[in-house]
Amino acid sequence: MLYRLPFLLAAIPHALALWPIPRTLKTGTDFVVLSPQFTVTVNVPNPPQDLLDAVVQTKTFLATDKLQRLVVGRGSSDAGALQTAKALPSLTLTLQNTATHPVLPIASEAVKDITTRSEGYTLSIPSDGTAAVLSANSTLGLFRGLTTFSQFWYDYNNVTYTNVGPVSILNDIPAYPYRGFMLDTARNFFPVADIMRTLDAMSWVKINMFHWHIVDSQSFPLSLPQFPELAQQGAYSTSEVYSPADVQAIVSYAAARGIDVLMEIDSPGHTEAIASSHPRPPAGQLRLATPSVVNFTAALFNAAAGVMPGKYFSTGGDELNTECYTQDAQTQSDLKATGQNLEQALNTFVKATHGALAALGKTPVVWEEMVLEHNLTLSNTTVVMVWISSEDAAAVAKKNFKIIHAPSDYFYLDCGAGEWIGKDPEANSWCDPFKTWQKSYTFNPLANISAAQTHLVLGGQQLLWTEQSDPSNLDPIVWPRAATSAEIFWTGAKLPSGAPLNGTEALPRLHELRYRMVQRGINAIPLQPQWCALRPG
Ligand code: CP6
Repeated sequence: MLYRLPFLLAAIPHALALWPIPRTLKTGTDFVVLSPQFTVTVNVPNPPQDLLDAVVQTKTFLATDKLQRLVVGRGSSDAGALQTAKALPSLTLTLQNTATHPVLPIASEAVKDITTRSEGYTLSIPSDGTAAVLSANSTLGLFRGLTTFSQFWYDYNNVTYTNVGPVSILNDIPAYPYRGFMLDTARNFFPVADIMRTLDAMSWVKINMFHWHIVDSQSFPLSLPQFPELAQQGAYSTSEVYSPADVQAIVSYAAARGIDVLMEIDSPGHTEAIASSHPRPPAGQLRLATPSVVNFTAALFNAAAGVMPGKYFSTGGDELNTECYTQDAQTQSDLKATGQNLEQALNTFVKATHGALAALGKTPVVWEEMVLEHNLTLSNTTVVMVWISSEDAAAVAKKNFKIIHAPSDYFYLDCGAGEWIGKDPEANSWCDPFKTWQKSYTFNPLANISAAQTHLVLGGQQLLWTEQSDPSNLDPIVWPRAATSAEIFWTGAKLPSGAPLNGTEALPRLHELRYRMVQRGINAIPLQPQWCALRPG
């Protein structure tokens, strides 16, 4: 054991559990204690209620997060330094440009077009006993800054402190405007409370989009007043339904946390559940060549997108089985009647259904097949989600479409489809390789993207398809892995030091984030043995 002694006596490392790590960051080595009388001053004219709520939540986290620093003896070696540390009396929140930018609720800032959202902030935490200052151009920026502020603090015998003062974050602005997480609520149903808990965790890592894959072939839990029959007959049960009030509650809860909801109604494939109340061809896809089905789908999008405040709506478009239409007599006669082939009919379908979104001022989001496998006339504002392979982003960029990275080879959190196919157990033991956080953290958003095309990359997200997930394993399968893309798309390629993002540097921070999540009620999995947290470094 002797050989370990010099190691143990080495300088105490500065645990820095910020996630995502700010774009710019200067830290010192001073200890700063949060004053027991610590106050937050909201220096904002007519502060919106959701900003005040966020301040209260932040103070609650400061009081209830009980994290010990990653040092030998679990913080005991900090006791001496805390005796002489100055106390931080307060944090002042200010808005920079109230003359030109009206003071809006976080919820209003959060549903703006992602490319015009203002999420940046400036934060200083002095170590000389003077006040900390957080400033931003919007309430959303202040919210992001509060999130960062709450991640600096550790507990030692009920003393809340940091050891990296003074802190200066000159300008922490996200590298990419879209940082999402997708949840499929159709393969298994998730109660509103589980979604809200997930939204909380998402906000802690500055994720700003909830891609809600709300319906699919297996169930249609979305209740729409204009189409009550869809959920009545397509949901798993009458209680496993998202009522209009539930959708509103989720949208508001998300928006107050800086998150917009990107709802998806996948079409024309993945729609078997619609068949419970509406006729369809074999293989459970919409009869896309039938004019009444085109009108129905356009009206469905209008009904669903009409109640969503955000700018984006996903129409899906993945995994269309065209053979199904070859074998469907009705489709064949519809094609004959209109003199179109299937691709032309698909074009008509997409034009009409996207037109319904355009009429609402919404921008459609589609899966990659819509531009890589079908030759469709799509508005160049259409956003394309790349999922089949990360390598497909280059082809989408070549066609000049905006890209959201959702690659199955890096960002899928699930494993396998959960269906028994054929009789051979061996053939059913396949599983997409489980993607560790280390794997997803190596994703490069600009791989094979030229300098002239970088503006097309909006960001990306990790995704949970839920054939093998429900509320029982939601937290462990998502967290902390889904935080890796959140950092890639907030921080970008480089750490504040200029070094590239790398797993070795990230591990202690991510492990700390995991502990913080557990403290705050998320069942996130550990990344390493407890033993590792007892070592310096
Ligand atoms: N459901 C829908 C799915 C998948 C997709 N769309 C999927 C495909 C392959 C894998 C995992 C999930 N289950 N609607 C693809 C976007 Cl490996």
